[in-house]
Amino acid sequence: MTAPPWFSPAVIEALRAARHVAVLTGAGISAESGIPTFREALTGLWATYDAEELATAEGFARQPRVVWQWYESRRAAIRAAQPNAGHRALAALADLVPRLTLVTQNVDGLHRRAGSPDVIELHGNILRSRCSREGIVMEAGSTSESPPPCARCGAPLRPDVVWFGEILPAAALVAAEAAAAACDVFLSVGTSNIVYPAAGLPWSAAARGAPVLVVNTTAEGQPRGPNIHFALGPAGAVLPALLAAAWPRA
Ligand code: BV8
Repeated sequence: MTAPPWFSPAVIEALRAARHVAVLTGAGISAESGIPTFREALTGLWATYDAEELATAEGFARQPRVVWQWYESRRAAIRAAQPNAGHRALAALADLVPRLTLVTQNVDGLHRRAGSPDVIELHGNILRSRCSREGIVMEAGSTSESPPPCARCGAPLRPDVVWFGEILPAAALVAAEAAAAACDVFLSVGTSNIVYPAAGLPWSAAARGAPVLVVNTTAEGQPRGPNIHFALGPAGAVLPALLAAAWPRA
């Protein structure tokens, strides 16, 4: 991790002057809460499971108990986890800028637990279940080995998340795209930019000329461009430092 200052003066000035800041977070912001990311070798769920196999409706139809138990194990880890300084910095950011749109790909609910008032969950929330037939959503119940039956129709419940090949919640995606199209600064935090349509959001902001700050432990795999800046380091350290640099007396 390079020592501070991680931030170009242009980014700090743009942040200070911003009327509207948009943020997209990915699994990396929850890594310091002890939740494995998807694609990092060794620790990533992507390496441990064939997530493309498990995080799909086809995978659930083929092996409901395996998929359900994978989600139950992730739910247990998430319930035991705490928001970290990165989540808390983004919650504090809401009070420092006139308008903040916080969009997350994460399904762990940690932004809300950190105090962020409005969170756009593009990929749903693992702590909710829904009927696989009628779509009725409910809080996840007690742990079970296999998908419990829907109390109304008896169909198996499934996690209330967006699987690969499924469309994102329309209102969430429209709000996220509107923020990327209107924001003065875009922060891309802890995401590998692999999964679409979320991965397109920062770059539509950059294409308009809005500065994009990538907060990540690596620049690997991140697109480059004149409006794309990097702050390399763990989000739990970089985001508090960013707020301190932009609002030293806050
Ligand atoms: C869609 C919920 C329209 C479930 C997730 C074929 C058919 C259909 C669609 C496609 C297709 N081929 C491609 C697609 C599109 C597909 C896609 O993008 N696939 C990828 C793999 C290429 N997208 C979809 O399917 C989407 N739907 O397109 O619908 C449609 C419909 C039908 C037919 C055609 C089109 C749905 C996408 C949503 C999938 N669901 N999650 C669950 O969680 O179980 S996605 C999953 O990946 C998670 O939500 C995760 O958040 C997300 C993105 O990953 P990241 O968050 O970026 O995490 P990752 O591990 O990759 O990276 C972590 C980063 O953090 C790294 O950069 C690392 O360096 C960094 N980091 C680590 N530690 C730190 C850190 N940074 C800072 N600090 C640290 N401490």
